[in-house]
Amino acid sequence: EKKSKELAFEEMVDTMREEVELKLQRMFGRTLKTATDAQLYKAMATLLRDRVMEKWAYSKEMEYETNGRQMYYLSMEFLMGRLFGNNLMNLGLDQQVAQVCKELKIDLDKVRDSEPDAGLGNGGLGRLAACFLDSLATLGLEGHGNGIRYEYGLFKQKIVDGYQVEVPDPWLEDGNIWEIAKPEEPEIISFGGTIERRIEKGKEVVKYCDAQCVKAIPYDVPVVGYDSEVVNTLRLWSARAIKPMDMGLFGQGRYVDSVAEKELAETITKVLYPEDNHPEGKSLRLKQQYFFVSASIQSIYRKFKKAGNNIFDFHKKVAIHINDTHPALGIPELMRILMDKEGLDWEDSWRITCQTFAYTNHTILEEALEKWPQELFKSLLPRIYEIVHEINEIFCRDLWKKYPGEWEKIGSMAIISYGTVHMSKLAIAGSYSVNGVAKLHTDILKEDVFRDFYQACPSKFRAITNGVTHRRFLAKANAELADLITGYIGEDWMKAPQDLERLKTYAKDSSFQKNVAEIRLKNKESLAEHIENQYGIQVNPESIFDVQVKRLHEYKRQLMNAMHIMFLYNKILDNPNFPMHPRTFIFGAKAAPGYHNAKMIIKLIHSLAKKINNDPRVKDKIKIVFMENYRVSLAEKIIPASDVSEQISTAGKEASGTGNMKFMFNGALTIGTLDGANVEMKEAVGNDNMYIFGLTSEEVSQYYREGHYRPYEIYETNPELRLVLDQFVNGFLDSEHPDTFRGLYEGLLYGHYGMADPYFVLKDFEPYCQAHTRLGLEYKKPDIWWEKAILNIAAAGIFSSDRTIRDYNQQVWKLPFVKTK
Ligand code: DL6
Repeated sequence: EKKSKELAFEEMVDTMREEVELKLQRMFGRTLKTATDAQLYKAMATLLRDRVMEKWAYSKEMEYETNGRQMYYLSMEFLMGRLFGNNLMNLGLDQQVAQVCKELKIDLDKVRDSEPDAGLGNGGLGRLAACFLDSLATLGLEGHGNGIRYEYGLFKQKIVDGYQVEVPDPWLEDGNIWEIAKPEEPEIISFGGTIERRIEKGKEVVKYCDAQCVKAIPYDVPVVGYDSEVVNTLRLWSARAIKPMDMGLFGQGRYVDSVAEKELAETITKVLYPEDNHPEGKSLRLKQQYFFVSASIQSIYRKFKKAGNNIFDFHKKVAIHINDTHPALGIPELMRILMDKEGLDWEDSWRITCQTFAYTNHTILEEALEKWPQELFKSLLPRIYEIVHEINEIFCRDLWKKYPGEWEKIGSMAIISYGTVHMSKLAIAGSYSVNGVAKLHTDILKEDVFRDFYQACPSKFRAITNGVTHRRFLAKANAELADLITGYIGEDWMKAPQDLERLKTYAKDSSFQKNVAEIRLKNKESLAEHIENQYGIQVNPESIFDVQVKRLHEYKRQLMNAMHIMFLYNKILDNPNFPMHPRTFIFGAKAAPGYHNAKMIIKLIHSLAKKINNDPRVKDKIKIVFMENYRVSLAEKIIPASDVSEQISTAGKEASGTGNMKFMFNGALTIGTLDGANVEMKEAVGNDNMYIFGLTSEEVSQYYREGHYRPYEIYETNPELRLVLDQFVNGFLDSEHPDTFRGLYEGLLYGHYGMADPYFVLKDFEPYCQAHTRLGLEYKKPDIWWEKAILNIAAAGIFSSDRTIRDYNQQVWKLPFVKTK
């Protein structure tokens, strides 16, 4: 068997070697000697795509023949990153392609780097959707994504003089190998206009008059699973004008006016809103939401009908999952189709709809719970508004029966109140399942944010803890570690991540520890090289790589991390022999363009880096690196090289976190609060194998309730903290502009409009510094450190999105596993 495997391998290498050369000639008229990296990428990716297409064709045929239950995951964001390397791995061709490149002297890393990241998301929510697609296909479940084909993904971040500057990301400019345009399958989306009712053949018929119509064109991306026959579809919608140009206006010489309609239509899918956990109530965003939701539901309905199904079986054949409330308009949209197109009555339509939708909540932050002004909603989506209005009427009437006389309670649960449409309430009312993304987060939903809804219908609510694809973030990103693991426990963990538990046996094994440590060092060396090339900063690979990479938000407390660095710096200035192992603090974070404080924290980190990195007194004990333009492909470089994972949000604020899991799979040790999924990570790996500190979410909410938090008192009583805070405003960071950081300082001590230090940075500062001291001491004992690192990898299995998807499937979707022929 081994022999025949080797032969097959060699045959594949021979075939592919020839194919690469031929493809280069046929696509670009180039040879290996004259092709650019970008041309090589396109030629190789096209070859790979041919293989994907074959599988896709069979998978689609199987899907068509079985006509089984399907799930559609509706999400405004799919943060896919790059597909080439992932598809290679999933098709089991990575070794062969590496061999081809070796033989043809092609630099595979450069080829990979030629692929732009598909940055169609802000952060955790979008990346989660991408991880789910990988796990669905791998597990053999028919679950497809539906989203928006933004022409511009999340902005590229440039740093100029320490400040973030946003630059557009025209990721489609050079084409996208992975998508197949289907202009022949458009859907028509209507906005505005008025609604008229007529009686036709004794039945009331709803007509939309004077609506503005836009075409939605699907672009399908095949989603390949690892070692799986199932290839699902990510369908991304792009807006087009119905009339590309008005020839009448053009004839009159009004050239700009003649294409105005086209421009207007196409702005809908032009750009992704760069807001994480803070959506703004802009009318274009509402348009985007309805545009992709209406296109998705219409095409799901069309496919369902084409298969000859009975409409009363819709919810048996179709599950629709909404990723946060952004696609919640799907609920009234399905009602519209069932009533206005299919002619069902309200009761049947509502029953089918409520059994079709399931909703995941991803945040408890008040500012992130979506609401729309009623008037805007009504004028942009008049028919949808009518339906939502009716849903609300019936919903409130039912509540009245349940809670007679309890006006306040009913008012607080109403979908439309005080001129506002509340999307989370609509999502709960219209779904058969509502889930939070970690246990703690779900408890907060049940006990606080959605308490009344939970009490009214407890069986709807559940916790399903997030996960990440360990294949991309461990096997692909850290291939050497993956090979080492496979060498010890076999390869089954790739599809059965709980098998990683078997590494526990080797946690104390000195040769395993040594191998893990050597791989980490190699990864750190290559990151150090990247840092030197990019930023000219020399970092010591033997130092502790202490990493916080995630979106910049005050609740995530990058500011506390920066303050701890200032604290260490002061210690070194005070005592040149201050005992500490050298540390490299690495940050990566994009701030929403309009989020002033977040941007000032980025500036603060840069000011610190400038001061500390160049101070000879520090003797290289501290280095600070801010990695520009953090994105999926950069995460894959940074995480395998990290010793310490910073997960330090204010307890209760981070719904789950998923970066925490990516680090755990790679054996970094977490310093973190009892927030989000950190709580479950602690349960899985044990308190001794993480550095937990700070307020609990209970304590945080008690402070909020009772209003007795006094950060100024902490400032007065902790001289080391006071020194750090004073350095914000005494010219220490920037003597020419001493007031640059006054806003941050005042926010912590006095508050601007609301409370001072609302994220409890001052309160948690000392325990955070102490946890760092513990961590620093343990790093110096390699046998202890590496045992902990290995125990983390061994316990990470449950944080694979494979487990998450199994949970969703068992509790919510109930899809059959596809039996491959
Ligand atoms: O569930 C994915 C991810 C969580 O891991 C993060 O903790 C959470 O902050 C994030 N939530 C959002 C909410 N955005 N909106 N709306 O991105 O979801």
